[in-house]
Amino acid sequence: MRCLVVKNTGSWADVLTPEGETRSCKMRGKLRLSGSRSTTPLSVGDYVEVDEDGVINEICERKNCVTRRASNLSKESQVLAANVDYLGIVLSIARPMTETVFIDRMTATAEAYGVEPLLIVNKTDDLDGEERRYKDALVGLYNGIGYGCEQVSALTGDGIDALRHRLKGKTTLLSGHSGVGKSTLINRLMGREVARTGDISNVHEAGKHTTTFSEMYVLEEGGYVIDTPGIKGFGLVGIAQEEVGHYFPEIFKVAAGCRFGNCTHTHEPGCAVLTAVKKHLIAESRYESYLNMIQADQKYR
Ligand SMILES: Nc1nc2c(ncn2[C@@H]2O[C@H](COP(=O)(O)OP(=O)(O)OP(=O)(O)O)[C@@H](O)[C@H]2O)c(=O)[nH]1
Ligand SMILES: [Mg+2]
Ligand SMILES: [Zn+2]
Repeated sequence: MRCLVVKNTGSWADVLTPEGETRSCKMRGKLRLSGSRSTTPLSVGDYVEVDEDGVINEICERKNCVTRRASNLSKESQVLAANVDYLGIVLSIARPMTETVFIDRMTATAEAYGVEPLLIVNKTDDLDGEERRYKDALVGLYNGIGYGCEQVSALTGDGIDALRHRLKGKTTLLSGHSGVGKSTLINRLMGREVARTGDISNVHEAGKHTTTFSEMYVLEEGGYVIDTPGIKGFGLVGIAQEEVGHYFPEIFKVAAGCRFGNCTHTHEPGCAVLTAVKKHLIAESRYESYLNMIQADQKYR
């Protein structure tokens, strides 16, 4: 029987049967990915084969999987979720504010994993005039690149129907800074209190790596939302320096016109990206994030 893993606590996993029932299953030793010889840890979002005794025997082939480094300097990685359609980047414009460099790290990471980034601007109820203008400019910028943006208030419910519609039938991994309202948003989408909100839940986690398990919520109208408490600091697996530009679609497109094939778009003569930045065809904030990522990446080499 093919089931979907919605919760994984290490030795047990909660799965959703084809009939839509939740069952607790044990795993048979180390699990293999179907068609592969290597063993891999089970993850939320995995499809698995469960036998008559309710034991998980095999992990079905994955469309993709999102991992992160166990810690910033570690090479070990932890699977956060498998078979993800959207990386939902939840952000607020103010209280707390989300820097574009953070958004861009997330969009680039999503691109690297083969997951579509989706910006979810929350707390639209809590903006003054200037913040509202900034929000509109931000949405314009990311729409221009081709990324979807949903504007919501998890508090008032504004924009939630449109978001629900977008998430229908998809698997969405939520990420974003602490306090932007991920848990509140999940509760709003679910129509009941399933996730803990407020600042208390994360006090002891601040700045530290804690082992946390992702949890998947089943949306009534179809689709799944995954909350990963530990993801907010984001130590996702690094992208090689020379590949960073591939994951900024507007930079990648323009880079085809650079004189040198190995152009880093920092100082080279005949660099089409530098020209596009000067002409404001590529947003300065995006270019700065690109620079930040190729520099930051050197730390891991
Ligand atoms: N004004 C306003 N406040 C919100 C909204 N959504 C969430 N909040 C508030 O923001 C605070 C943080 O919300 P949470 O849902 O706990 O944030 P989180 O992203 O889950 O935070 P972590 O679990 O620490 O990562 C709470 O006090 C919420 O009531 C919103 O749409 N508008
Ligand atoms: Mg939370
Ligand atoms: Zn260049």
